Amino acid sequence: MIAQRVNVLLAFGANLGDRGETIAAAQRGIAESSGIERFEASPLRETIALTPSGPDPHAPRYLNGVARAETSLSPHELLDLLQRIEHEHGRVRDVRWGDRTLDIDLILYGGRVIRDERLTVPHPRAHERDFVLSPWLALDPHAVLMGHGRVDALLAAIGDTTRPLEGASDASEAQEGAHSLDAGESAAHA
Ligand code: A4P
Ligand code: MG
Repeated sequence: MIAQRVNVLLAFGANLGDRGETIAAAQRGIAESSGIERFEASPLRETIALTPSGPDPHAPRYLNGVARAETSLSPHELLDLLQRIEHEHGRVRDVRWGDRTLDIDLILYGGRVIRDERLTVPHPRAHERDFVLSPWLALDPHAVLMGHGRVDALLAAIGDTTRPLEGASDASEAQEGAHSLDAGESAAHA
């Protein structure tokens, strides 16, 4: 039996350590995982840290990006995978919205609405975050955020304070445009 595949959107953030290398390694790990197909990552953006008291220009800057993929994993299996990868990259959960080596959020899981003790999907804050909307728009100019509408309009409404990655020609941190990390198999995706 062929498991049904669902389109998902993931968001990545890091503001400690070698941010670009951490995100790239995490994305490779996810792309190569069983149950993940057609993984495609956005370019990364430099962003100002958003803290519980607002944007903090003095906190270490984040790199943020998003990726889309297809998955045969259930939402909770996917969250388990994302949290395992966060853990492998040294993520320690202490202060909410605190500095972190890696944060991976599940923004969309197909058209599903999920609200339980482990998951809220669509992600409840994605629509007000330029560090999610801006890389998403670069990946998909026609993107729509379920429940909130077109991503280009949402981003225009809040304004985009994100910046392209400095030294974007440097291959270690830079990603020129969207890139596919598909692990191999490319079954029928009509
Ligand atoms: N959880 C519920 N729904 C989800 C979901 N859709 N995706 C639960 C992922 N996890 C979800 O997350 C806490 C719990 O949320 C998890 O155990 C999971 O079961 P966490 O990653 O441990 O904590 P957190 O990330 O500190 O909290 P939170 O509220 O998820 O924060 P956000 O919304 O992820 O924001 N500034 C910039 N510039 N860039 C950033 O990426 N990120 C944050 C964190 C703050 N400021 C930022 C950035
Ligand atoms: Mg999180």
